[in-house]
Amino acid sequence: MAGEFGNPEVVEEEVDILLIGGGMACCGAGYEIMRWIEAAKKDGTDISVKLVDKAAMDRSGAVAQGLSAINTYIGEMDPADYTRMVSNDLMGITRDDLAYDLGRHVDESVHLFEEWGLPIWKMDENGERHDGSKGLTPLKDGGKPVRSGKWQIMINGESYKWIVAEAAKKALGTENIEERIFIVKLINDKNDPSRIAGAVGFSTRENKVVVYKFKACLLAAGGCVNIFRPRSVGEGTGRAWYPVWNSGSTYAMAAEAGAELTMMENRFVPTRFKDGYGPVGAWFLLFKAKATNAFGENYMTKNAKMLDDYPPYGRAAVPASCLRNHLMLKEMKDGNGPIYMDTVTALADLRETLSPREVKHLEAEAWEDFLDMCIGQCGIWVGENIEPEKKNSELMPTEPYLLGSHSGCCGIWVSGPTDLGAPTDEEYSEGIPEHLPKGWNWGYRSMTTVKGLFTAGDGVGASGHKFSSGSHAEGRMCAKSMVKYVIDNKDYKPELDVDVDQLVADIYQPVKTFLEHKDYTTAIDINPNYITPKMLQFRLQKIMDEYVAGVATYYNTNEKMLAVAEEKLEMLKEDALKMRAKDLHELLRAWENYHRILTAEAHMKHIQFRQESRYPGFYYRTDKNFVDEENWKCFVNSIYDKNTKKWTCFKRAHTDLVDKSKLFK
Ligand code: SFD
Ligand code: AMP
Repeated sequence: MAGEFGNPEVVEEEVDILLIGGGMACCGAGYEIMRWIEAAKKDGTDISVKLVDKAAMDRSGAVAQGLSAINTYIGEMDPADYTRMVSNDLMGITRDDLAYDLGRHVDESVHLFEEWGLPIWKMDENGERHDGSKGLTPLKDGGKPVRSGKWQIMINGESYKWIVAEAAKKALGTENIEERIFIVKLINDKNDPSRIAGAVGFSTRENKVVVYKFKACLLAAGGCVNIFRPRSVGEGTGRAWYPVWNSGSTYAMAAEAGAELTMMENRFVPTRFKDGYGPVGAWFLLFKAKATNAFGENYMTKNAKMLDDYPPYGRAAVPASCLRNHLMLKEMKDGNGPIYMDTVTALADLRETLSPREVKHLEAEAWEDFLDMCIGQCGIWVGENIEPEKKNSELMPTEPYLLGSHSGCCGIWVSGPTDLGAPTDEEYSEGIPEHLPKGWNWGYRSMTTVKGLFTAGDGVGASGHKFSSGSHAEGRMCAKSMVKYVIDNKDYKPELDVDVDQLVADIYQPVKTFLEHKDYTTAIDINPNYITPKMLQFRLQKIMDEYVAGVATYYNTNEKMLAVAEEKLEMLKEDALKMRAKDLHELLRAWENYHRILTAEAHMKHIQFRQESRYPGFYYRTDKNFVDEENWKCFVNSIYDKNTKKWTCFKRAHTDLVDKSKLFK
């Protein structure tokens, strides 16, 4: 029986494993898990699984619009080199165990994508490039991909997410998938607060609250967009680089469940084609384009000396993404903008070296790159009469986003692989020398510090540059370790530490607030008794933008500004309790904001704790405007206490497992 608005139906279910999210990581897990479940069945253990996504899997998450490159494919490369690249791009503080583990597994996911029908560009025996559909040898049989950069390969990927979701759906069975379910909270076990026992959410289509009990859960609900005031305003509002689905649910729910977070000070400020947020990778890497200031000067060479301020990272052959921004921002601050992608020269140069067929193909790709993954940018080219071979396009650094799988590394602290990670207790007792700080492995790959709670993709901190393929691969790794965990905990009976009636009342509170007060005024949005989720979001964005290093201050902040932000966020949290929901869509918006605020708070607290500016070009602490290798080449981790609502930040030692000296000139 479906409920009514204000009086929802309550559905309680018990499964062994719940997958939260329907993006690359959960699709990977959904595909992989069935084979381990089958194996467990043969050994006499039945394991049930369910996947819930707030949206529709075919087009949800970061890959919704499609992609035109797979940014992580190791192929002929060495996973140790990949580990070095990840570390360098993230200014030295990443988990080598996680990156290496990903590097040695990721290709298998890419081979599966190709088998499922994803067209992957190939190079023929004469070295000519072809679209993937030309019947050339598959990658797994030795086919040669077209590398745009050292790690990236080109695809015809408009339908990438459809293809990957289809495989997951087929494996899981549609009866084990529920779409349009927004998960609001994880619930700890009544008898063991360090264990996870359930989750609660609601349907965005029906008046229904769902309560799940489980033994293990994969929380892979992406990163976080829209905590900072976006550059898009007015008719452009809503357009952002990062997918609108991902509202910090992963970080906020994990934190509330007591999981240790890591590197939440890190953020990603992508340089994108202005206004449409179109990708730049293909231009820089495949087309070998250069970016310039308004006067045609290449700022990477003009400002190269600025890199000397950041040893050893400034000496790397490819400077980190944040440092590239740092050199560009100098031009903007000096009044030498706009910044341009020199598409005209790049395309002219390609004509010099390529065959006419390949030139035609690449000129079409200039458009297809956007059509595959960011259609809005084509709209801008058309609207502004831009033909890339004739007119250059503006570039702009965007508002900050929080994520752990692209060129960022915030997220949750997880257990690493056993063979690369810390020695086990038995090994310790046997006197095997410590080759890693103890604490990087506690049994199950990708399990957080909360028992039974796993994460992948954007959820895993301190290991960026996984991208779409790596997130899928990491989801598959989780599937295997979750099944093992469930088998090892066969007799565990989950019991929730909160009363179901209380959960339902909490989740539908914004609806109750609306129904109670809606007749107090004649204009639905104007009411002293409530605030709309949209207005609350504006407030959050303004605070973050102006005090926590958003675009308003050229990504600058300092201790005093952070203190103001802290106070204002406290007040915002008080007002958040008064959010209204006039329909189910607003209820979704209300809870997204709740997740955003906690994520924003974690970001602010971590920046406050780290007494340096580790990511120049992404953010600057103007009062600590340097990288301090001696004192701060360490992880900053934090734990949130859901009862006291307090964050505790602390340092964890960093160790390089792979020699990094090769990186620096
Ligand atoms: O152009 C809830 N990425 C790229 N990767 C590549 O390999 N090549 C590219 O070309 C890429 N480019 C790119 C990329 C990302 C973005 C944002 C853009 C462009 C604009 C990176 C990958 O896309 C990324 O690494 C993976 O998608 C990460 O996977 P995952 O699973 O961690 O996140 P997801 O796919 O976004 O999925 C999240 C899911 O969670 C759901 N969800 N469900 C229930 N309850 C809640 N509370 C939920 N909150 C969220 C979402 O609906 C979604 O299903 S380029 O820059 O280089
Ligand atoms: P993007 O389109 O910026 O998301 O980038 C796609 C891929 O290209 C990612 O792996 C980036 O790290 C990489 N990339 C983008 N720009 C550059 C650059 N200027 N130099 C080196 N790598 C880049």
